[in-house]
Order: sequence, then C-alpha cells, then structure tokens
Amino acid sequence: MTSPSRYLLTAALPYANGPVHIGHLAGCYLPADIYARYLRAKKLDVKFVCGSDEHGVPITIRAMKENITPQQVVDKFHAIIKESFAEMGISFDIYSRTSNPVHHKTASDFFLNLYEKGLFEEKETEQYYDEEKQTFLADRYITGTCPVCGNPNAFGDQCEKCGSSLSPEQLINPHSTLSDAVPIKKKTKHWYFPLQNYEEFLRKWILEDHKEWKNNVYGQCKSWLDKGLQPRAMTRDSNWGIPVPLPDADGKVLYVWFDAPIGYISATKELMDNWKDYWYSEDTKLVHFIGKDNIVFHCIIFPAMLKAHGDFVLPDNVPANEFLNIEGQKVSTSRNWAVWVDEYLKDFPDQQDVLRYVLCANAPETKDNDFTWKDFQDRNNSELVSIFGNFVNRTFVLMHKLCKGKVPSLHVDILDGADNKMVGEFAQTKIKIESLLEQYKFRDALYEVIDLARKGNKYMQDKQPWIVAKQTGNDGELTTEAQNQVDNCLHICLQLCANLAIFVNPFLPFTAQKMIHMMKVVDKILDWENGGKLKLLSTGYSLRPPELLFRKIEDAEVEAQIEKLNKGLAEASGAQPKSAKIAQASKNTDLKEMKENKPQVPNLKPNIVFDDFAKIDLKVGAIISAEKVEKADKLLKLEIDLGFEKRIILSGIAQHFSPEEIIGKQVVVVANLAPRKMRGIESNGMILMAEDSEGKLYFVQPESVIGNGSGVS
Ligand code: B3M
Ligand code: ZN
Repeated sequence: MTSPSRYLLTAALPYANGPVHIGHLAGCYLPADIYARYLRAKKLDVKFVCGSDEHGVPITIRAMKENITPQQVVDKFHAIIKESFAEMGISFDIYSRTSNPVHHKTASDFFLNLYEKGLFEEKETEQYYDEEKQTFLADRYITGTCPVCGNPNAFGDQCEKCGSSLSPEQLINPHSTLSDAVPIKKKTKHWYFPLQNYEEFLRKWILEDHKEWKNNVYGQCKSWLDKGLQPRAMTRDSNWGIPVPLPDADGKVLYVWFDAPIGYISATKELMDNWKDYWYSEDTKLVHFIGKDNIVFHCIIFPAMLKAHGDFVLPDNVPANEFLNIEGQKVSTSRNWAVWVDEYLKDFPDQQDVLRYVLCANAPETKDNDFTWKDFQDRNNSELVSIFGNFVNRTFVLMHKLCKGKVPSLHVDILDGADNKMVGEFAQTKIKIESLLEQYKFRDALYEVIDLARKGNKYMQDKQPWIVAKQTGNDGELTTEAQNQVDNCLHICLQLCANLAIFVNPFLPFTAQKMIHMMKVVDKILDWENGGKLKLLSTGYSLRPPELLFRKIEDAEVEAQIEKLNKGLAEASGAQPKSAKIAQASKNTDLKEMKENKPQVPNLKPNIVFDDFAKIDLKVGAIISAEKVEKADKLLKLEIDLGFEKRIILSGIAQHFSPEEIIGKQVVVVANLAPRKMRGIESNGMILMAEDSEGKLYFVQPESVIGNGSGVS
C-alpha cells in the first residue's frame, strides 16, 4: 500500500480468564503500541483498538474451577487486564470487551449476513456429551491418553506433552474434565463455514500479493493452504457466549473465534460514529498485531469471513511474533511459570519503561526468545543506565556547570568534522528508525536509538568539554575560544537529547516525558517531523536540572524475582517451596543471604515436540577399551561395542575416571550423532553422563546388564 489515508491497528483480544503476562506484552501489545505511537507522532490518522475476549472455553473452565459464574470471571479479569495495559502505557484508543451489547449485536448481525446469503452448511454430527453435567464437551473439556506418546492427560485438541494436535475421537479412554464421567456420543447440529471455497482467493491474496509478510506468518499460512481447507463449525453447544441468532438454536452460541475478531469492528463502532470510514475503505491500512498461535485465525479464517460478508477492508499485514520463554522454560499459566504484568508493576513501581525496553530489545520477532531476570538487569544497567541515561545526565550536568544552565550558542565558524558528523547522525538515525518501523522491525529500530546515545557519549568523551573548560588565558579567565568550543559541544549534545526524546518516545514514552520536562518544552516537540533537526532547543533558553532517567537494578531485586518464579511453580504443583531455607530467603531481601540460598532455577531448554526427540537414536553399548588422548587432559578415547558394530567415541571424562576403572561398563550412546573430529581423532557418537550439583559424573546405564545394541527410548 503506497500511502494509506488512515490506519486501523488491532492487538489480539486477550482472554479475560487471567491477568496478562510479559509474554503477551512482548507478543503483540508492545509492538502495536510502538507502531501506534510512531504513527501518531507522524500526525497520521490512526486508531488503535483492543478489548477483552470474554467468551469461549477458557473462561467457562475458570468459572467452573472457582465455582463462580463466567460473568464474574470476566468482570474480574477485564478490570485487571485493562489496568495493566493502561499502567504500562499501552495507548489504545479504546479497550472494549466482547460481553458489550454492541458487540453481541455486531457479531449476531455478521452471522446473519452470512446465513442469509446461504453460506453456512448445517450439519449434524456426533459429539462427546457429559450426561452427568448434561452438556456437550468442547475439545478442551475432554482428556484422555495421547495415542502418540501415551501421556495420560492429553486434551481433546492437543497433547501438551508431545505437541501433537488431536481430535477428541483419537483419545484413548476419554473422560470429561467436568465430572470425570466417560462421555457418550450424542447428535448435535452446527453451522459450518465453507472455508474451502475461499482457498483460491486466500492463495492469491496471501501467497502472491503479500509476499512481504513476515516469514513465520507467510510460512504458517502456506502450510495451512497446502494442507487444504475444511469447512469449520462456527457455532458451539454452550450457554456462555453470543446466542446463535436463529429460531432453532437453543443452547448454541457463536464459536469464540467467530465472534472475537469481530470484536475489532465492535470496538471501533463503540469508539466512533464514523467507524465505517475505517472498516469500509480500501485506503485504510488495517494491521493485526498478534502472537503466533493466532495466525490462522487472522490470516485465513477472519479474512475469509470478511470476504464472504463483503464491504470490509482486509488486513494489509499481520506481524505476528513468536513466543517469549521465561528463564529457559515455556510460559505456562497452569504451572504459574510466568511474569505477571500486574505483579511487575507492584514490584517495580515507575519502571514501566525498563520492561518495555527489555521486551522490545529482546522481542521474539523471528523466533522464540528467552526472558531472563539477569538479562533484564544487564540491559537496564548497561544500556539504559550506562548509555542512554548517562549521556542525558552528563549533558545536563555539564550544561549547568559550564553554560550557566542555559542552552549555549552554536558558533558555526568553528564547527569541526566531529561536530558535523555527530549532527549528521540525527537525520541518518531518523531515516533508519523509520524504515525499520515500517517493516515492523521494532528491536532493530530500538537498537538505533540506543546507538545514537552511544555515539553521543563517544562524541562527548572525545571533546572533553570539562577539560577544555580549564583552558584559561593570562588573566586566569577561560578563553573565549575555549568557551566557544565548550558551547558548541554542549549545544550539540542538548539538541541530541531533544532528538533522543523524539526517537525514544514511541518505545519508552515515560522516559520521553521526563526528558521534555527537563528541557521545559511542550509535548509538541515530540512530533516526528522534528526528529533529525539541529535547532530544537533555542539558544539562551534555561533548562531544569537533570533528574535521573533510569536507576540501577540491584542483584537482590532480580534474585527475588527468580525466587518468586520458583515459589509460584512449587505452589502451582501443590508442593511446598523446596526447603525452609529457600522459603526464608524469599522473605529476606538481604543480598548476602540471597546469594547463599541461591534459588534453583530449573534451567530447562525450550520445549521440543516428540518428533524432535524421536530423531535421537539411543543405544546401549559396552566400553571395551579406554585410553587417554595425547595433549588433551579431558578426553578419553573409548571403544564401544554396540552389538552390531564397534566404534570409537571421544568423551570428556578423563578428569573423572581412569581408563582402567571403566572398561566393561555399559553405557547409553547417542548413536546417530554426526561424526566430529577432535585432536585428529573422529568421534562417532556420544555417551550419556549424569552430573550432580557438585559436578561429579555418573554413567547413565541400564539397571542390569542387557544386550549391547538394545534401544533406549
Ligand atoms: N483471545 C486468543 C489469545 O488470547 C484470543 C485472541 C482473540 S483475537 C481476536 O491468544
Ligand atoms: Zn502426546
């Protein structure tokens, strides 16, 4: 799209069945907010809409577990979520909710529009039914044994252990999560949307016309389209949701993924009377910000629905992010392995921008990423405090000391190469940030902002105005020439601060506000068109004393957070925190004490699917000879009998075992590891060792001797 007349930005509607965690923020709310703020700073017409998704199975499950009504669940979490977003500075133009009457009406009308066009296919099928609770069971309500990996707690739509997607029929020994009863099959009627009829349109629209979409998004769409689209039921048996607006549809509601995206339309309607200008115009740029698990709904199902309805604009882009793991583990709300935004805000009051910074600098834009508290601390201390904050602070301190608290003049006649280069960076940085933001590359764009501050620090370090300010003449006074040089340096640094405020504003809006307060200027200075300019602060204008933009994050603070994660995990699994000692540590924020009781973060790697594991071929073998490798203190050269063959494996265990003591031992070998040369010897596999907390090694072996070559799984 060349130059759209208006922008309509949406961020996925979070389920109102729990608070939001930092993975949600990093996934879509933060990038959407940065983009919205950037466009607003450019004075473009932009509306940013969102709201709570208050229907669907997750809400009813939570209600059932807590023995309250679904309405009570959504009322509680809608308020918490809305508040968290507002406090984090997520600048929605409206944060609505799907239980609003305007949404019920919009979604019902949408359904009726398709119904009246004769698009739905009515089908009767057999579905699982819980006789005890007298209710049909949505896929998530049924658990049973996974046919792929044997996990006894697989869900009717997915096995969370091996990642296989399932249908309830595939579960072995299915039972209802509501009553534990064995469900029966019962006939039920639903309205199916013929997605397959939109395949050709979607293929052209996505695969040909939107090649610019992010690889993860484009790839997922292609794989869905290549698998072939199927009719999809757009109604469900439930008493929580939007009733199907047809006479013979008692106990049926709209499928949550039918109504939720229509929530974007309802929210816009609620926001303004002229909502149609946004939704019904080809020159609106509609952008859906989502997490990767929502791709199919936003790129395939919702566009097909919009197309079927007619009138509506289709998204120009769907920049979906991947997932953010926490301390090496996948976020899990059921295991309470998450950093909750409302809790962060309590633990780190007034530190919103630090979290915004870390989540953007480490955003899972192209692959899953890991959030660690150590990285949070490092980025804060070594980037925000030491680079950005330090530059602004030094500039203000020196300006007060050497230029009487006023913006000094610029003496153009004595500008040198370094001055001109620094000033040139203002405009260049602006161009780079613009181009990156327009490609939804938020982390690279943020890097440019910090890099500009880094260049500012270097410029000031090279110029050393505090030294120049000591060059006195015979009269003991500072020479005019020296003062002019000092003035030039600080003039440029102050203008750079103004530019930094403009550039950082979409990312760290709280920081930008502090900066304009220090500069005693109004919001208008943050207009994007001012970026790149040298003359933002007027010569002679007096500025306020500096206030620190960022503070150091101490070890004890992040250790307390790690402790909190572990405690949450232990509590969620029903266990008491590991030891009294650790529990004590969580109450005690004294740094030394915390270090002694260093919390045990289970440093798990991100989940893999069963298929990944199945690629590893493990075999039992026996060590038939062992010898030290010359000039390598750690390596032993082992000859292993695998039954079907003998092979050489190098193992880094020489400091733990002598060759004699291990001959004859059975071991488990990774038999299909690609060969690798070390010290000129080719190693053909690897043996498994266990390591205790003291670093002592143990062989992993069958509990009694079995045939060499036996498989391990
Ligand atoms: N509530 C799923 C989610 O929060 C869903 C998004 C709806 S967007 C229209 O991941
Ligand atoms: Zn499984």
